[in-house]
Amino acid sequence: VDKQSVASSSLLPRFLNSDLNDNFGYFIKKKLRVWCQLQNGHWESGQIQSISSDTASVLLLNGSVVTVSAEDLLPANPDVLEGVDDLIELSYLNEPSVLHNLQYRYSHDLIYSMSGPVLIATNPFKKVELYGNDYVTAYRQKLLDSPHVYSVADTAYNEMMRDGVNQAIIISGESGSGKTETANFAMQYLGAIGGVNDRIELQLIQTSHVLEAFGNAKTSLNDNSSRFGKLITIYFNAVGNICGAQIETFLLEKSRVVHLARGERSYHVFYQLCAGAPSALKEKLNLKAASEYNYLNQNGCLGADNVDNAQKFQILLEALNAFSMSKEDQEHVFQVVAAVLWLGNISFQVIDSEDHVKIVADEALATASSLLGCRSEDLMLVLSINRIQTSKDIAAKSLTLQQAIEKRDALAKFLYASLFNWLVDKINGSIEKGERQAGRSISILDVYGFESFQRNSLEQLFINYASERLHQHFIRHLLKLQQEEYDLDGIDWTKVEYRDNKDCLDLFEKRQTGLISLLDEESNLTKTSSLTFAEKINQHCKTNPCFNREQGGAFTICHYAGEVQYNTSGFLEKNRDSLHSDSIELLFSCSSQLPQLFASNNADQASVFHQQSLGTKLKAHLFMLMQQLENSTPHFILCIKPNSGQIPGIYEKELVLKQLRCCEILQVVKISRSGYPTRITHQEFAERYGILSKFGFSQDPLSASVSVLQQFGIQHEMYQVGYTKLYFRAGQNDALEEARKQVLQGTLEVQRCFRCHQA
Ligand code: AOV
Ligand code: MG
Repeated sequence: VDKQSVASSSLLPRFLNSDLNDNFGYFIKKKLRVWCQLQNGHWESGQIQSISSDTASVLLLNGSVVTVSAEDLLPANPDVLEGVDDLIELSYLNEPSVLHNLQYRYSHDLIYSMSGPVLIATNPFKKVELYGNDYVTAYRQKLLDSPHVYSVADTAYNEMMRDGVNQAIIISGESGSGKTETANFAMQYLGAIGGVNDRIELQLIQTSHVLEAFGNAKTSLNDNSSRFGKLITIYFNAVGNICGAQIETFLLEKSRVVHLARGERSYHVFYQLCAGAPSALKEKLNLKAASEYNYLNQNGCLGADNVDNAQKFQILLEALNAFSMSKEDQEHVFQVVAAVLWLGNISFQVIDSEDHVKIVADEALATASSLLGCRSEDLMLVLSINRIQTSKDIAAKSLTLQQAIEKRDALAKFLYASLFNWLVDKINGSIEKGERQAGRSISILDVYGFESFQRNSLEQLFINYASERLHQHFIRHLLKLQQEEYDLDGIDWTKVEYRDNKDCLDLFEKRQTGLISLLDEESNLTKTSSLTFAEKINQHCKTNPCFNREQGGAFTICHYAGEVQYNTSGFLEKNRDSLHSDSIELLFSCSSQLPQLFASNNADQASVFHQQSLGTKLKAHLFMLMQQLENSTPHFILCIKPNSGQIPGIYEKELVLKQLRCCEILQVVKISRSGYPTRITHQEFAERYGILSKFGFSQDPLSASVSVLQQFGIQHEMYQVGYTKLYFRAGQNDALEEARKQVLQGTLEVQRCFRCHQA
């Protein structure tokens, strides 16, 4: 096939559209590989045998020959590029090539890859030999340079030390993709290189054991799913040693304490306590097997595969000890956990035709009261009537069965969530605290991943809202700001298109007419219901392209990571998140330490936040988080879930592709490949590398910079000079850094000799 006939064939445009539009004729002549899309949508690699006007016949690897239309062909990369570390290195950047590269690496247990500035971590769902002290040392000493979460942490550390700017390691990915594990490995690395003693390193690792026991649970997407978001900030001193750390958590999913979806479990600690408590503690708490508790046995899902709850309990105790938590405090903690379980077993008896109830005075009532430290009569009263302040005096109103159950559950949820927050405060209080310095911290962000279940409620709405916020940060830094900066600084540059999630964020955040505001408004009114809410949002949001009304009070949101249908039932109560004043008073009167403390903390908070609803709190919290992230140098890690069964070795291409597409990974690679990831102002460059110039410091910053570049023979195509900054292709200033280091070391040597000489 000669060039002429290829040029006239309609096969050409597809190849011209691809990134590196190599000569297609050459492709065919050399029988190079192509990707062709089969009828089932899968891409297979093969060689073109012949072409007609708009089809080609392709010999596939399995020996069969298929005829496909021109539309369904893409160039494949040469064998030497099989499994490259960084997708930037691929000659042909297209979806099948990217997928193939990641899959190739995955099948060789190379779970990390770079895609330009983003580390991709594909969940192995099995132990891989990539971690531990030897690996930490190897990455620290640059003996290893393959992509790794350690190397991201190392870069963050080095940049913090070099620039004196706070750093943030931002981990995203859908539920079960490996964010929490990755965050733990990042923490482990920083603990190892910045820890001056074993204590702080150990504490950092132990934080996750406590947080995961109390804040993680088995969902249908992940056996160890985080049901809260967390930002761990590690503080360093001037010489780079850790001097403290702080954990900030976001919105724990409370409803799980009292209600479980099919196939899901409650928080790990419940099962761990029941299985692992030593007999003395068991007796004190009157503990039974997990299967005896209504909050745990309601859906028959008690076990999680391959988990030894009793052993996990020992690990939890060790972790609590690492924070020097007294035995007494530990007992208080488990007292609350057990109280929650026993509350769930309190039962009601309907006493009249209006469904009013009385509490059954049984073991559950007695144990719950004694664990809380209140009289069982008082607990009985609180759970069967509401006291209402009228203009004259206080009236009592009997509760119906439904109301009584809700009041009991609200108490249990409050106790558990308060316990979680208290634990976080305790941990924060005990992690070593040296003096903090500006620009010397590394934060690791691990929030709940995007979720879409069969039935989605307010919890999912909030989790997915947090994901959208984070996604915006990702897009802004990797796609939007990069391009805007090139434009502003007069850099020669081809624009890359991408999808922005602005509409979806607007849907949530718009003042007065956004979902969060409307939800608040409706929660604050009386005589409202999930149906009036559904009606209201439809009225205000129907013009937003991401919103769709569904039948029966449901609605759909088109998120960056896919469409999710939400059912509004229970939205308002969950959002109000209020505990009846009777319940608070009861807790105040308790003789047990923690319940009483929780009640008074709640009163303090209520006066500060004016009883803000959950949605508004989350929104404010996310804004604060974003502000902090905007003031840090970001390092992005994208976790990918290779299959939905949590099984090792299985790589579902469609599933991976969907995740790569959602995060615009191809676009990110394109921008950083054709772009200049390293940038530095003329001034900064001259200050840093001016010492290398043979002309010395006497020149203006731009001239000094250019003379250094020329002196080091940095090729013209490797950098561009903007109005204010210099832009470098990846890795171009490594040589300069090295030379600078040597010069500085040389100077130090000279100074040292000089001092010796003087002495
Ligand atoms: P997530 O944090 O992204 O989900 P996890 O970090 O909990 O996901 O990972 C889910 C499971 O995948 C873990 O429990 C491990 O079994 C396995 N896994 C992940 N990364 C690794 C790794 N590097 N090596 C070995 N196993 C791994 V969620 O919290 O649900 O969004 O809300
Ligand atoms: Mg997690």
